[in-house]
Amino acid sequence: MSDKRQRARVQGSWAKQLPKQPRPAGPQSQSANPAVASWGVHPKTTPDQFEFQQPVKKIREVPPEKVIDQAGYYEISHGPSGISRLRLLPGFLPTQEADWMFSKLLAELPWSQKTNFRQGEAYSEPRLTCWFGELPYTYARSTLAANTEWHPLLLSLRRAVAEASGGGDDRFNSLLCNLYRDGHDSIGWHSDDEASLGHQPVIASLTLGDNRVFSLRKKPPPEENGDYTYMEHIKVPLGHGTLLLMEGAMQDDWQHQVAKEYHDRGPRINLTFRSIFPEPQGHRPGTKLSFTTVQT
Ligand SMILES: O=C(O)CCC(=O)C(=O)O
Repeated sequence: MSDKRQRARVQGSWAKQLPKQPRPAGPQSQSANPAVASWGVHPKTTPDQFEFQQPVKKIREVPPEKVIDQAGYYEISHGPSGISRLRLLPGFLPTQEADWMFSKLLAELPWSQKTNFRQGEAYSEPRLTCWFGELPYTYARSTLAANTEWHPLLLSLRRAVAEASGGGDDRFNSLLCNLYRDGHDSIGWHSDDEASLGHQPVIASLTLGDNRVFSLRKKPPPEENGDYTYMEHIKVPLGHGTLLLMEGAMQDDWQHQVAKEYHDRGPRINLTFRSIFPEPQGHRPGTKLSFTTVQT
């Protein structure tokens, strides 16, 4: 049954409007059967009469999707894990600089397609990636090998991004580069919450190339059994030269994705600067700090 029909039914608007009858006074007018009383059918009224009563069960509203498209600092949730913070800086790179950087990185980075594993099945990621950092990075049960051959342009971008995030030159020791070749390339719902990224990591995401929508959804509490229907959703359009910082409880409390699009999109490079630490002893590399959807 559609939501609208269901709401109409609960509110009783399917029932024909009848002239209001005075309700008989006195205790004998109360139904002995609480189930009957709760549906508003009173023994002294005609059997086909229906009286509106406030539904006992509250109708749940799906929260309207929000859009963040203006430069600024946003506290998108406050919870037991802390404050989830976003900082959006469109035009962080002037267009002309972003143009030549995009062409250079597209041509010169060692792009390849990673194979991940889900329930023992191998699948190719729907995008190309490359990794820079002194430590390997494991996610989705496969590892990007350590690679200390930083492209000089990436080193200068790392410095600029670290400064913008309020950290020193050593704020980010690693970089995951994603290349979305067209609108069909994507990254599925996930959080960057592998143990190797440490507690509440700062992740700086720089976009070059075509616009794509970065979507966020709040993780549901346990009683929702993994259902995101009633959770908050936010869309952040990310354009050429835009820097997005994710901080605080973002990776504990929210998931993000870049969904496939079904209209033409040109290539887009996303550089996500982060810091990787040796995994704690006895911890399986690449395992999540919390249960989240496996990244695709
Ligand atoms: O391409 C993007 O904007 C997101 C990339 C991302 O989610 C990731 O690298 O974890």
